[in-house]
Amino acid sequence: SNSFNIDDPFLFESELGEDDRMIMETAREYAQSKLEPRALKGNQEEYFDPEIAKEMGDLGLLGSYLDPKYGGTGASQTAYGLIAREVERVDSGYRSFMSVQSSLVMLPINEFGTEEQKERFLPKLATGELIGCFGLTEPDHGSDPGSMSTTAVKTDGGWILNGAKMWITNSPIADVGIVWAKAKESKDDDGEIRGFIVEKDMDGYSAPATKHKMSLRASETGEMVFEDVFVPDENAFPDIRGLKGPFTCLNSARYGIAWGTVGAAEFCYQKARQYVGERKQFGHPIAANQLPQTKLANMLTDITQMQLLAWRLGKLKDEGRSHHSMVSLAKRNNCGTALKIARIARDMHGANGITGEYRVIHHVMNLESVNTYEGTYDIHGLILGREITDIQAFVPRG
Ligand code: TGC
Ligand code: FAD
Repeated sequence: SNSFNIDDPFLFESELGEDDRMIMETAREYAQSKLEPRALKGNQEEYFDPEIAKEMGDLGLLGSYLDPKYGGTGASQTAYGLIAREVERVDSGYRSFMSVQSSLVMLPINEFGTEEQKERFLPKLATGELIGCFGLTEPDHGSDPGSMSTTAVKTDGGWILNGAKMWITNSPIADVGIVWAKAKESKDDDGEIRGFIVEKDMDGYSAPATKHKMSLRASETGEMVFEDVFVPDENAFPDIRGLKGPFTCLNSARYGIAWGTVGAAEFCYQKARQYVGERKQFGHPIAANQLPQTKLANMLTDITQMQLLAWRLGKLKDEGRSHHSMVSLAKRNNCGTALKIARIARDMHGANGITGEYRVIHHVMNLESVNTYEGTYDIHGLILGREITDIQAFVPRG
């Protein structure tokens, strides 16, 4: 007879193909055995262990969907999402590392790079021998990256970069950085956005760490500072121009986040369910009361929607039928919903909910960043609003 699965009520995992399921199981086993034991220390001490890069590389979890010729495994988009879900079940910071390496560094080199750039960087990024970062956001330009002020001015044999990027995941530990700058053929030229591959030992380049974050503490974040940095022509992407370059990368990373947040929300719900089942007050398990029961019912209903949205989007991506506004819808819904679930799960743990040992509060804190980066909750609302009405509301009129 049919039964009701309290972790996967609409049985989406039963729809997964054999290859996707195997990748999910590999990622789950890795995340639970190798990442989970490091997460508390990572959060307490603001520490990302760079060995994680090599471990993920060994298992084929970096740039998984890329061509095996360059170190990928040719896995599906669904499999990429399932990896994000397992890694973020432990910590959004570890998923951030994986997202940046795969979607924001390997993907643009694969899509926009020359054959030489692909051969030089992709295999080593796939094994985790090299760590990458992605610089779009600047101190004065976050939601509106099109107004960026970092410049690349043409010179003999290359480009001179000046400016600064801020809030850059992995930057302090990165060997290579994809940086987006206004490229000018001459000083008076307005410039068009182009992408460059910066290497850590280039003169004039530095990447200081951003300390004292209260969120995403198991992930390194920093700046990218350019003071007359010479980047040779062979490190420039030859053809891609405008925001389409960075947005192509963001579409992929945002999709991964839509899946990753499913893992974080599932973790918080399962922890809350276990806690109220075991903890007694007034002589009864807390789970025997109506309020905790409907909180769990609401969480499971929300998680079911998140699971089905991520799974369906993956399928549409695998079939080549996705649109970037679908990604905005899923990223926005799943981040906002995961954050809501994490906060309620924290409350249901009472005082224990604030301790690192129960590992719910760090999901609350992490999801605050996840709801902000890669386009905030409200920015994705405005992207959808423009799609629905055909009127942009980013810039006030009148
Ligand atoms: P807009 O006029 O909308 O677009 C300019 C051109 O880009 C095209 N486009 C897209 N193409 C592909 N995919 C998308 N998602 C696209 N969105 C827009 C568009 O068609 C147009 O092309 P063309 O040929 O007509 O010129 O540009 P806008 O300046 O009005 O953009 C506004 C807005 C809000 C949509 C955009 O700027 C935005 O998305 N802002 C959010 C910024 C953001 O997401 N930053 C992320 C930084 S990276 C990061 O956070 C990494 S964290 C990673 C981790 O640790 O996990
Ligand atoms: P702002 O754009 O200043 O927005 C502030 C508030 O105003 C938000 O609530 C926003 O929704 C709202 N707002 C802005 N414009 C409008 C509008 N027109 N209408 C209505 N409301 C509006 N960036 C990278 O490039 N690479 C990275 O690797 C990276 N990693 C990150 C890691 C972390 C931990 C964090 C926190 C951020 C990271 N970011 C990265 C930056 C991130 O993408 C930006 O923080 C984000 O895009 C928002 O920009 P902002 O912080 O400048 O906020």
